[in-house]
Amino acid sequence: MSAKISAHTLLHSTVSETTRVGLSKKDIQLSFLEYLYYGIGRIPEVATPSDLYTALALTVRDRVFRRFVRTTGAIAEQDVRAVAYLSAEYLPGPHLANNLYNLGITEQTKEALRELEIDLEGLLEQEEEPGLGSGGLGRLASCYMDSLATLAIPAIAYGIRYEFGIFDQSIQNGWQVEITDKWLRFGNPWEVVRPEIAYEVKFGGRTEQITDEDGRFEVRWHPESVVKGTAYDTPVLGYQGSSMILRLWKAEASESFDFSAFNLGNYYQAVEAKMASENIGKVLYPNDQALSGKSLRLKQQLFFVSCSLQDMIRLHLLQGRSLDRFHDKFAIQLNDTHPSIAVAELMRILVDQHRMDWDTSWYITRNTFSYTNHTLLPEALERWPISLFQTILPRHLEIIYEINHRFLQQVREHYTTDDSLISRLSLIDESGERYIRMSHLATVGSHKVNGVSALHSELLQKHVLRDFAELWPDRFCNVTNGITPRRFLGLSNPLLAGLITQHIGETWVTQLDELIKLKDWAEDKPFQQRWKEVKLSNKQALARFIDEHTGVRVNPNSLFDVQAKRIHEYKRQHLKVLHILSLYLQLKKGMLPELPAYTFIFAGKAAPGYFMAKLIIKLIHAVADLVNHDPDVHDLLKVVFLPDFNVKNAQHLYPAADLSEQISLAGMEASGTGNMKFALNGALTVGTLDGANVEIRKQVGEDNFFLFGMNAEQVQSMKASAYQPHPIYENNERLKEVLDFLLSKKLTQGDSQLFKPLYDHLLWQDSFMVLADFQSYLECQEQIGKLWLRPEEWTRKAILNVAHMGKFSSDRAIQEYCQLIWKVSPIEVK
Ligand code: 26Q
Repeated sequence: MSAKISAHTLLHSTVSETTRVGLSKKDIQLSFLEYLYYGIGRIPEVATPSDLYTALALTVRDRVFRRFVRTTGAIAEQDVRAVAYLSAEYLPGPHLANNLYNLGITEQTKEALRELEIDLEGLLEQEEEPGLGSGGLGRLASCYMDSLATLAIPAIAYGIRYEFGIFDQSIQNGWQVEITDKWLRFGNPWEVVRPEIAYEVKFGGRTEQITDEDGRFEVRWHPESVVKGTAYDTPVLGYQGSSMILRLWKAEASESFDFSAFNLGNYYQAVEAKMASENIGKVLYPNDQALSGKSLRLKQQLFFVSCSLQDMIRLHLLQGRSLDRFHDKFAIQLNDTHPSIAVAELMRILVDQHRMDWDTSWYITRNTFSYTNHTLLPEALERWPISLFQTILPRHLEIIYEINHRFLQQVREHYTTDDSLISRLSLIDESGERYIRMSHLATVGSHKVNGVSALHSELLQKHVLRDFAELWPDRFCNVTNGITPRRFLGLSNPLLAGLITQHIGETWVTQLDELIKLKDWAEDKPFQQRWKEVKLSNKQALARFIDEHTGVRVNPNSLFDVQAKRIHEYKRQHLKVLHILSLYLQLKKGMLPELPAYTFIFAGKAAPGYFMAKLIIKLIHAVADLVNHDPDVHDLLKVVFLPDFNVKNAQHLYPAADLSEQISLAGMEASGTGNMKFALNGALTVGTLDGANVEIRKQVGEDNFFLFGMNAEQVQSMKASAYQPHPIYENNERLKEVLDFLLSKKLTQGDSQLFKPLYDHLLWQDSFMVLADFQSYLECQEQIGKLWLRPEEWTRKAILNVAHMGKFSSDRAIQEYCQLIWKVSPIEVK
């Protein structure tokens, strides 16, 4: 005990001033060299760029860990409730630059390296970002960890250490080609393995009901296989302060399981079982918004959820606490339904393993969990066939049946006898093949359920979870998404961040509402001038980046019109393409005298099995080929598809955009967060009344937002009255011309059938009502073109947009979660 205290005192009184964790240029330089020589065993003369990067990463990691250790100490002392964020996806982005930024040592580090004739920028380029997510949901989880750390809210994020993250996208002949993401190839200096923190997770087999000598009923599960999960920790550093942890589970073969097979003398069977175990953590399923129904995905879900719950229970018991106060110490957030099997798993642990009675266990469970829904698309609502569950998770299936039985019994006793309502509420869908409805499990097992924007939360309660919202109105709430201003302004747009700080100070970094002070500068000519210079300079940088990666030369003075997000029909990248083609066709006819010069930039990945999304990528490339090389266009239009959209590439895009495309069909995009990132960097938005666009428009003012298209209600009623796209096509000359052009030889280089599936779909189904919104979009774009020709006005609006973005900080969102849902407060870190 006394040794412990003196070690702590020793560290904090002396080491803080030493080279090991010092923040001066000299300390950083020495640490870096020590790592290079003695950590990696290299001399600078033969060190590879990867060696240099690793030495710097380790140097920085020490300084991050210093804060992490301090934070952990404070959490242990203060006996507070902690947040456990359960998410199947994270997209932290590159760590090095972000940690330098949050430590406030970017400049000294650059200088320290420069003296050694090493370029920091070059080292930053070496980093392979962890692509452990597919899109918005994964990035949101990482923004929230950034805010939790910055706000010093005790938190731990749990997930899966996929060996292969989201595929790298390359483009061949205009088509998307997927390449496995080998992000661990050169090691990962940011993580620390904790071999002693490991748990077993059971799968398959059968259950047995027995009554023990005391007459107590119990269930024993005889699994078919066991997998071990080992913890890998990555510190998540907040801005100038504390640090929390991202704990990812790596799937490995369990030794106990190995041994039994070896002892039976069946060597090959044992090796096969080992490989099967490791398979669980191999790959992230790159689908977003669609079910793949793969049994491996279900195994992944139980795997990480079970390890995480066992870990929390270990931590809880370690502190000498009783399990019936578990919910006082942990608030567990379910990031969509992907981890919702946790509801059944916690019940299993409490009832089967800790022999707690059902009602107490259920009370603890419901008070522990809360659930965030991220989707309104019916095909993205997770359901699993009972048959699959029975095979993989037989005990969990029984528990879910029991939860359902008790729930429906209560409903019948106290609420309704309407059988159709009861079958709609049931956790089991029995309308055809029987399925478990994971959103129902998550809702029943949580004390709060939230949507991610005002509109989404409203629609959730009106449609997707309506019966539950009527049954338990108080359980439902909204927390509008947010983004971290550190990564998405401070770090990625240093010029704009600098200009803002120069005029309103730097408090905006942690209090984004402060941006409102920019309002006073919106009309100031010299300020506008500086603002324009910053944007131009960011656009020049992006132009170089585009040239390097695609070979397309773009004009930095043109309007940069950007749509960057997953490729999906509901997000309507093809609506943007139709607009580009209509401009092109007008231009060919010499009909656009006052056309601004445009650069249209697309970026995003398509799910590998999503044919239509991949065809849209091909279409963008076909349009680019045609438009970029047509001499009649006189460089007035350029179309670019920037491959491999990820956090790193995104950071080049947001600062350089003039116009942000947020054009999903109203009622489809739960929130969107790219919309916030663009607006925070001074882009104007063209968008529908969908997701968080509604709130962005409200904040920045109607005059500073380009609105078009139907609202969610109009969409609903048009769908109800049997929407028909074909008459719209027949009655709109420009639309007809543009759509027919999809089949023209000029676009398809001979294969006129190439885009026929897209053409047919738009004409005869048009599930996302591209045709219905086309005219309104075109007219809106005409207004945009006109405004662009009045640069002062444009800049004024851009400044006002940034001034009103305070609400969309993830700090605000996290504070709402803390007050409304988790009931947790910050710790004091000295
Ligand atoms: C489910 C089952 C099987 C396979 C895959 C999936 C799956 C995986 C990922 C389903 C959905 C996702 C991802 C969804 C997602 O990213 N949703 C986005 O979440 C953002 C953060 O709240 C919102 O801003 C976006 O509007 C929403 O689309």
